[in-house]
Amino acid sequence: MYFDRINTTICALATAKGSSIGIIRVSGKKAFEIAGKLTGKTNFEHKKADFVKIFDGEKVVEKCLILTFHAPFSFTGEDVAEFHVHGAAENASEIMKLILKNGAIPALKGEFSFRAVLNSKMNVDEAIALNTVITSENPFSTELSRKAAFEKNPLEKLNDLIPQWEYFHTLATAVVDFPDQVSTDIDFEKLKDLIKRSNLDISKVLANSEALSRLLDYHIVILGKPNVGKSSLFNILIERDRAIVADLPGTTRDYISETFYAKGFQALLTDSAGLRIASSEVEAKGIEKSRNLLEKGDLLILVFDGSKPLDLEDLELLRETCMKPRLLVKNKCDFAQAENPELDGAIEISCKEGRGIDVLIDKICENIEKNMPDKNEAIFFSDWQKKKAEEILDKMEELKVYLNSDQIEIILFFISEIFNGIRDLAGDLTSHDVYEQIFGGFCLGK
Ligand SMILES: Nc1nc2c(ncn2[C@@H]2O[C@H](COP(=O)(O)OP(=O)(O)O)[C@@H](O)[C@H]2O)c(=O)[nH]1
Ligand SMILES: [Mg+2]
Repeated sequence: MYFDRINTTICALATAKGSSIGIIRVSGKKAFEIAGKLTGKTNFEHKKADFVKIFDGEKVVEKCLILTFHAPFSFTGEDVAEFHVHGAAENASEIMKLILKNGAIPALKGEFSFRAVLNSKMNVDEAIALNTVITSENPFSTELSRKAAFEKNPLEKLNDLIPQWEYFHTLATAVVDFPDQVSTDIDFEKLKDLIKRSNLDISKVLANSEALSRLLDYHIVILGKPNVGKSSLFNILIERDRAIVADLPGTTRDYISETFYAKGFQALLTDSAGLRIASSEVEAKGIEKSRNLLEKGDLLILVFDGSKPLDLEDLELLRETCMKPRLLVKNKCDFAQAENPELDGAIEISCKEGRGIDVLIDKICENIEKNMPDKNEAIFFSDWQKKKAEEILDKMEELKVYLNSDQIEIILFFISEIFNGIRDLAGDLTSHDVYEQIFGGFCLGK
C-alpha cells in the first residue's frame, strides 16, 4: 500500500485535538503547488517560515505560519510544507479539507517516516526508535529511544553479521545451482561459529528488550489481610486519597491501581482486597482477583499489623508468596509491637505517623532497578523486531539440525531466511510486506 502511493502528496494533522496550535504536514511533489493555491504565494524558500493568509475562494479562513523545506533536505526527503494553524479541532480539519481538495491525500499511519526511510533520510531502526521517542510515557524508554534515534543506534552492531551470512548464502546458492562446478565445500564448522555468534548477539538484544518491557509493565501489588493498613499505605505511596480507608474489615472489595512514581521510577501500584475467607459473594470476587494479582505482581508488598501476633491467615500469605519477589512490611509501629519472629527484618512503618515510608520507597526502587535494561546494549523497541529476532533464533536452531548433511537445498533455505531476517533487523528491509507491518503501527502524522 505505501509503495503504491509514493508519487502522491500526503497530508496529516500532526498534533492532537485540544492543542492550541495544529500542525498540518504536507509532503510530496505537489506540496508547494497546494500551498500556493491556498495562500496565493508563488515562492516558498527552503527552511523559511512565512506568515500567510489562507483563502477559501475569496474568503480569508486563517492567518497562520507556513514552514517549507525543499527536497531532499526535509524529514521525508520530499518537498514539505507545514501549516501551523489555530487549534487542532474544527478550524484545522477544515483547512485539511482544503488541502485535500487541492490535490493531497490523507496520509496513512507512519507514512511520513516510511518516505523518510525510502529516501534514505534514516534507516528503519532509527524510525522505530523515533516513533518510541514520540509515544514513550516512561523516562527509561525515552532515554534509550532518544539515544538510538539521535546518536549512534546500538543495533548497528548487527550489521557486522550481514557479510558473513551473505558469504554462506552465496556459497550455498552456488552449490545448489551448479553442483558440479563448485569445488569448495561449505565449511560447516565456520557456519556453526557464525550461528553461535549471531545467536549470542541477537539473544542479548532480545533479553535487554524484554527487560525494558518488564520495566515498563512493572506491577507492584499490596497484599495482606483486611484492616492491616493496605489502603492507607496505597494512598501514601500514590500521594492522594484514592482508596477507602476504614475500620471495618473487608472494605476494599475490588482492587484499585494507580501509577506510583519515585526517584525517576514508575510502576503500576495495586491495592487489593485481602486473601481471607469471604463473608459475601462480592467479597469473594475481590479475593479471587487478589489471588490473580499475587500471580501477576512483579513485586509484592505484604502488609502485617505489627501490633498483633500473626494469625493463620498472615502465615498462609507468607507461605503462598515465598517464591515471589516481596517486601515484608510491619505497619502500625506507632502501637506497642507484638513478638513476631517470622517478620524479622521486615520494614517497620506507621501509615498513621508517616514513619518508615522513605525506607520502604527506597526498597521498592531497589527492586525496580534490578529489572533495568543495560543502557549501553541495543534494544528492539517494536514488537515486530522482537518477533523477527525470535524467528531468526528458531531458524538457526533448525539449520543446525541439517549441518553436515547433504540436504543442501534445505540448508540454503534456512541460510537465506536467516540472512534476510538479519538484514531486516539491522534496518535494511528486504520486502515490501515488512514495510507495511512496521509503519502500520506508527502514529498518524509521523
Ligand atoms: N494506629 C494506626 N492505625 C492505622 C495505621 N495504618 C492504618 N491504620 C488504621 O487501620 C484501619 C484499616 O486501614 P485500611 O488502610 O483501610 O486497611 P486495609 O483494610 O488493609 O486496606 C483504619 O482505621 C486506619 O486508619 C497505622 O500505621 N497506625
Ligand atoms: Mg483496603
